[in-house]
Amino acid sequence: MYPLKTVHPSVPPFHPPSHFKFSSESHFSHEPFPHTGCSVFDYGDLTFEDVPRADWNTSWSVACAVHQVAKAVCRVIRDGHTCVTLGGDHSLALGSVFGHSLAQQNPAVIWVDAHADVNTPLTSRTGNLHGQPVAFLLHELQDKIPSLSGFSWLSPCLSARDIVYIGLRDVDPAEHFILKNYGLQYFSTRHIDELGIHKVMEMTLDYLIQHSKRSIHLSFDIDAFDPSLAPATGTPVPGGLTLREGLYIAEELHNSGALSALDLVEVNPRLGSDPNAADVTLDLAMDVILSCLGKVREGMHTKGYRLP
Ligand code: DIR
Ligand code: MN
Ligand code: MN
Ligand code: MN
Repeated sequence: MYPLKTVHPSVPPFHPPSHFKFSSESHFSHEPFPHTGCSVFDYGDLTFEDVPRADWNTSWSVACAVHQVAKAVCRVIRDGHTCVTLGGDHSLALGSVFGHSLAQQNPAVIWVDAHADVNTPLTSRTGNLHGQPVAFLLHELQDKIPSLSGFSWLSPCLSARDIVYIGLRDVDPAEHFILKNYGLQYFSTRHIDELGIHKVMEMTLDYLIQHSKRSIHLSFDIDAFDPSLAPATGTPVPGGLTLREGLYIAEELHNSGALSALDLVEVNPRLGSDPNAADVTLDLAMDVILSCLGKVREGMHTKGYRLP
C-alpha cells in the first residue's frame, strides 16, 4: 500500500442555519453526496438584478453581482462548511475570495488556470473583468487600480505571498511583469512537465501552508484543462492539464483537510464545437468537485462492509 496521507472527512450532523434566506428553494439534502459521504446543503440561488445586455461586462453590474457572492460565501464558510461556487466567469472569484477572507483570517489561494487573471483595468487589452480579479484582490497592486463604480465594498485581502498559480500558459506581457515584479509564485504547464504534478502540489502546499493552520481557497478555471477535455469554455488554450493532473490537484487539496472554498468557473454549456462539448465539460467539472470533496480513484467501501 502506498503511504498516502489521507484525511477522512468527518461528517458532523448538520442543522441548517436559522438565518439563511437566499431563496425559498433552498433545501438540505440528508442524502450523502455520491462517492464522498458529504452532506450537502443548497443555500439556494442568489437573485441578481436584470442587466441590459450592453451592460453585462460593466464594472457596476459585475460589482453588484459579486458583492452578493461575497456575502453568500462568507455566510456558508462561517457556518463551518466548504463552499462550492459555480460559475460563470472568473470575476466571481472577486466575491468568493473576499467573502472567504471575511469568514476566515488570511486564506491561501490556489488559482488553477491557463490565465493569470491579474491584469489591471489599465493593462487589460480585452476589458474583461474575468481577466483581472487577482489584481483587485492583491494589496500590492492597489495603487494601480482605479476606483471603479460599484466596488466600494471591496478591499484587498491577499498578499502576493498568499497565492500560487498552477497551469499557466497564456499570460499577457503586463501580467508577466506583475508575476515577476511582485514575486507571485506560479507553476506553468512547462513547470508541470518538468517537475510532475506530485512535486508541484507538494511545493504549493509547503509554500502556502508550512506550519500555519490556514484555510485554502481553490479557484479552478476549467480552461486549465486541455481544450480536448474541456471544450465548453470561453477562452480555451491548447496544451492544458490532463484529467489525471487535474484530479490529482483536487485530491491533494481534499487530503490537506484545509479546503474551505472551491470555485469551479468558466464552464459555458453554450460553447464548444460539437453537441457533446457541454456534456463532457460538465462531467469533468463534476469530477473535479467530487475529488475536492473526497472521491478517490482507487474506490471506496463503507465501514462494516461484509462480503456476501
Ligand atoms: C486575457 C485573457 N489575459 C484577458 N484572460 C482570460 O482578457 O485579460 N482570463 N481569458 O480568463
Ligand atoms: Mn480564469
Ligand atoms: Mn482562464
Ligand atoms: Mn477568463
